[in-house]
Amino acid sequence: MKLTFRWFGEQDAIPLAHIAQIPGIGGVVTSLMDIPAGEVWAPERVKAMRDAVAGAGLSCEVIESVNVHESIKLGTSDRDRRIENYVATLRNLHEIGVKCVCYNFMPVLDWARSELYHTLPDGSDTMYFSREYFKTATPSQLAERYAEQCGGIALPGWEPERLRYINGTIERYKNISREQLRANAKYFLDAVIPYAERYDVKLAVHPDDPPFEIFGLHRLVNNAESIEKWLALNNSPYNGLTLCTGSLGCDASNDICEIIRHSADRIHFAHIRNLKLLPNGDFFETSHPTGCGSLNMPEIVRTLKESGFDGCIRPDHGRMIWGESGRPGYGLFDRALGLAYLNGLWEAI
Ligand SMILES: [Mn+2]
Repeated sequence: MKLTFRWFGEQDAIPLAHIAQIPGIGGVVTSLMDIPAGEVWAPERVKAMRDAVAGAGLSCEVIESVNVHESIKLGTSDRDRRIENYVATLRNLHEIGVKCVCYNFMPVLDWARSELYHTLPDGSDTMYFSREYFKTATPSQLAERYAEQCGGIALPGWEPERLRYINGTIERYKNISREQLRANAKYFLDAVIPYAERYDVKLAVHPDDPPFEIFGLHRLVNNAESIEKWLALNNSPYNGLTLCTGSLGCDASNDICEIIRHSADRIHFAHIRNLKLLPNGDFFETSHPTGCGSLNMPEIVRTLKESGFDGCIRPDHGRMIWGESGRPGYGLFDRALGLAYLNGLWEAI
């Protein structure tokens, strides 16, 4: 097991030198956010990324994310070219020693919250999801809200090139059934997995966030049953899962430890964070320890450890504390506390 920390590349306000000072850190999880989905990550770019990370004494074994182009998810005529580019990116990542690629197969949007800076009683800020808000909000209203709150910081999953076409893209998904979307996922996996095997780069799909439909968009990876179906689309061990306790945990009916036990040999990467689930289904992101939220963290870590997990783990969204500002969910302080907590849990177990 290796503890890692998400780093958004040179544009990240948090320098690698600070990440390298977190006790227990082994590496970073990063990506080239400026390259649009569906384009090849050129060898010189990935090598420069690897060199920057190695220069701080850290490894870069997991990439998060290589985004899947909408034409692949929609199954349009352009998809074969986009899949070829995806394979070329996997090859180039293999060349720099990457072992795992995290990605998602969510239509249009990577994640969504109603508030990016919700102030908690202790004065810290966190992200909040209101079920009520999503009953009436439109995607463009949400995008405008993020733009206002974020002051120019690029949010992964809400890239400008994606937002320009957001309403039109959502419209196109209205003609696609969940089964058709799953068939498009199989087409993608069957095309890419043989190369993932050849290059020894494991694919680890991230669960849908939130794990229920918003804006009428289908979900394919949101509970034990759908995860099993996803893994059965292609039975190679290279078709695996990113265990994200925060995403799966937003649905109280998800038994995370059961999911770990059931899919242990296919979990290649893990985001371990806590959240507070409210009786009305709203939730907000808390600091990582068990007492701060709704998830039993030692139980999750124990189950993962006992399942033989040997991949990378990272803390996930944290609160903004101690006056820190910046990318919501991705400050240094609370996530560093989360990493230290996970390290302690792992050691104790
Ligand atoms: Mn996650």
